[in-house]
Amino acid sequence: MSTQRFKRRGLLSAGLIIGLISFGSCSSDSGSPTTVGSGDSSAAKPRIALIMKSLANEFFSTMAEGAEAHQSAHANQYDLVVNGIKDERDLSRQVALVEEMVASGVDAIVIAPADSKALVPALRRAKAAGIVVVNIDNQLDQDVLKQENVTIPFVGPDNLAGARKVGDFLGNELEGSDRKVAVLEGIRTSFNAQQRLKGFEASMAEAGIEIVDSQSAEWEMSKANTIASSMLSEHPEISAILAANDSMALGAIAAVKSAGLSDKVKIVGFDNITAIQAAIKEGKVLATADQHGDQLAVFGIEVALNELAGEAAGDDIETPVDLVTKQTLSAK
Ligand code: ALL
Repeated sequence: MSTQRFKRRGLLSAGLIIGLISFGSCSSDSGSPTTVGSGDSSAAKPRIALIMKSLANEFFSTMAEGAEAHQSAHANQYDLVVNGIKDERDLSRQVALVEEMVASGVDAIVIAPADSKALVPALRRAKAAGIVVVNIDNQLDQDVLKQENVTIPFVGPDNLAGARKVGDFLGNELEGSDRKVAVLEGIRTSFNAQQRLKGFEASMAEAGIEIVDSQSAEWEMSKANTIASSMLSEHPEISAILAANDSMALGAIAAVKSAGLSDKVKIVGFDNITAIQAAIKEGKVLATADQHGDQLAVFGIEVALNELAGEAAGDDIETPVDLVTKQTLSAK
């Protein structure tokens, strides 16, 4: 990736309030943010809302922590409101969050959409209300953006390339074994889930490995556990499960263990959450992809700050995605 593409520009400076919203309290209620702050209400600083997906997923708690750390380090430049939903499929709650943030008068929304199409109309309305909108993590659907006549910059990784890194690594490891695998997909209406599936498919095709089953476990551990268990009983010959995120890889680990196949079935994931790092070190998982979740929202916030400072709406920015294996972990 060129430094140009990955350039982080300077932040604007402004007034003095600290207006943090606690992340922890979001996960225990309906997803509404709780304000924790200095109470100073000088209106000089812009307020940025980060809207994420399932707060049950460590990927997003890491993302929130990264954003909060950035806000603390630039507390004189902006205030941050952190939001998320409880359930990966709760699109209407995420749409409602966008509407609540618009009604509360935030200056910018940085969003990881739970669905690539369904969020576009609400975000168009936010833009029409004069709010800066930046799309992070899961890219909005280009056709729907065109139909809705709206442009929203995307800041995030190339998910196909990330999945290929993981898939290619697995392909090499499977040489000589049974050449059959299964895939646990993310929510199928998410562009990143589609791209990761394409990446896995391309790697397996190139390695001459057959995908005998591919189902969506909707990014969730327990659903992945159920689906992986039935995949293993239907296809006991498979030698690997490719999970499109680490939560689903955790579900697959438990399924493989209870089927007594831990020695035979390899597992790969995507996200690099701490539980998976431990599983990689223990040899329960072969590889994952680090999409630097702690920095993803930060990059989006910086794009929003630049636009709030009067720069033209930025181009899309590709963020890094790296292969993580036992070897890369032990090199640290
Ligand atoms: C995606 C992220 C992560 C995550 C998933 C679950 O958008 O990129 O891989 O695990 O959401 O919500």
